[in-house]
Amino acid sequence: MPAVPLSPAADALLVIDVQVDFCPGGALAVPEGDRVVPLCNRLMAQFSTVVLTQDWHPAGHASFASVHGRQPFEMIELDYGPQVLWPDHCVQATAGAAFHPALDTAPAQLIVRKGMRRQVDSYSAFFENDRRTPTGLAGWLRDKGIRRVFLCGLATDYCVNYSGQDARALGFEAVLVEDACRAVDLGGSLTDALATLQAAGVTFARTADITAA
Ligand code: VGL
Ligand code: ZN
Repeated sequence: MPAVPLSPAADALLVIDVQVDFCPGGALAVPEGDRVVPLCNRLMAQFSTVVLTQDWHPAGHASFASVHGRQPFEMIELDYGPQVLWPDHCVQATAGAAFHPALDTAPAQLIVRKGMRRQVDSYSAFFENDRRTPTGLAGWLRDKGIRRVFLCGLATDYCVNYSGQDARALGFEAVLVEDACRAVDLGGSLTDALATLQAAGVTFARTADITAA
């Protein structure tokens, strides 16, 4: 794969949801989720603009299967459309909601917490799952002159996927750093996500391809 030279003033790294609950042993463990940590750390050291996202749900959040008396990974309809039901995860201020202890959070200029409204899930770093309520990240990035975002973290097929799609829809260039992501992979969701991202104009790179300008 060709080298991807960075432009420090125009590039930002979005590190999506590298949290205890999404790593092995966590409430919604993504297989090998912890393997992304060293890669995310290496990437962060190369960027001058770094944003972390943190899934940060109130107890009793509408995306939790337990709230509906249903099993995790079933689908339901919420006001804004279909929603996967998840195990209770990333409840505000619990140990599971913390960043992975080996993630170097020091380089982050901004931490976007999401999924805080009880009735609305929020996969994307840019919009809640109603696909209309902004988190404010797009304006923050534009104010800093950012034109391209690189995406890494968890999970490839949910929060990374929605963030990549929204980045493109908002006019940013977007690069998925494939080896610095891991997927939940429910019923083919990883294959679907990669096809959707590619169709949206997201490009794919590996950590080793990303080089200083
Ligand atoms: C995520 C499911 C529920 C993610 C967050 O970070 O991909 N997935 N909440
Ligand atoms: Zn969540």
